[in-house]
Amino acid sequence: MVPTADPKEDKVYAKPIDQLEAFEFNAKVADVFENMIERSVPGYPLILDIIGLTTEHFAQPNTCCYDLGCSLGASTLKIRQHLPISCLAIGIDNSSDMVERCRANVARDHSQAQIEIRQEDLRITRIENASVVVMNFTLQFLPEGDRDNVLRGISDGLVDGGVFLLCEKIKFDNSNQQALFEDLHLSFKRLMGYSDLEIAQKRAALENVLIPSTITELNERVSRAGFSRTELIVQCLNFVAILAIK
Ligand code: GEK
Repeated sequence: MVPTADPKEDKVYAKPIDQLEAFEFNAKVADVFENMIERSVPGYPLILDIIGLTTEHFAQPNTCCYDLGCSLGASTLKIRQHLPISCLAIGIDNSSDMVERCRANVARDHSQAQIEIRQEDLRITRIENASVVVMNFTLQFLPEGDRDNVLRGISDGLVDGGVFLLCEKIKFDNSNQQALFEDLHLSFKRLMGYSDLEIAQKRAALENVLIPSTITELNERVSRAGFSRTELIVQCLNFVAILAIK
């Protein structure tokens, strides 16, 4: 976990909001983000552990390991903590509110590999000499038309034997399946203590901001980008981690 000073409880959507605005990664969200993502994404702590062990397995000495959409640095620090000392961990996020808090979290981590946190739109990030690239629930926030280019850049920037770990919320073509997984996810959020008002307002705010894909679409996108093999390594309700090997 990120060594945050004091994770605060997410109350962003707890009160009725008259003029609901589209979801943004602003200061209000960044302040409570650790609590928000843990209570919204089933399997999030497990996925962080999988990021750590994937890094340990695939990171190659003297390479870079990227975390695209690093938020507060939970995934970036998992990467850093499992890297050979000669590697560089690079976290990228375009939200200044996230980057500021991420840098403070990084300052509290004392693992040895070098790390840099950049405030940058990942669509312009040049991936170079990479052995591991992680996108932990970030591709889903990019305009669909930009996604293929980003994945192509990742594939091109990986060294031989390098891997890309893609974690996403998924949707289903089959309406019965879609309804089942949505219901189960709703129950998960209630179990995590969110009220029906919070769930409804957050869902409305995320409409057209978080655009999920089906597993088939993700696999096709990854293959088009030049990866030779993809494996579904985690599925927890409607959230998955796909390991793509160059
Ligand atoms: C974690 N990986 O805790 N360029 C850079 N960053 C972006 C862009 C972009 N174009 N679009 C969105 N982001 C983290 C969680 S959250 C996932 C990642 C979620 C950033 C955005 O600012 C946010 O911090 C992050 O991607 C997505 O393991 O909220 O479900």
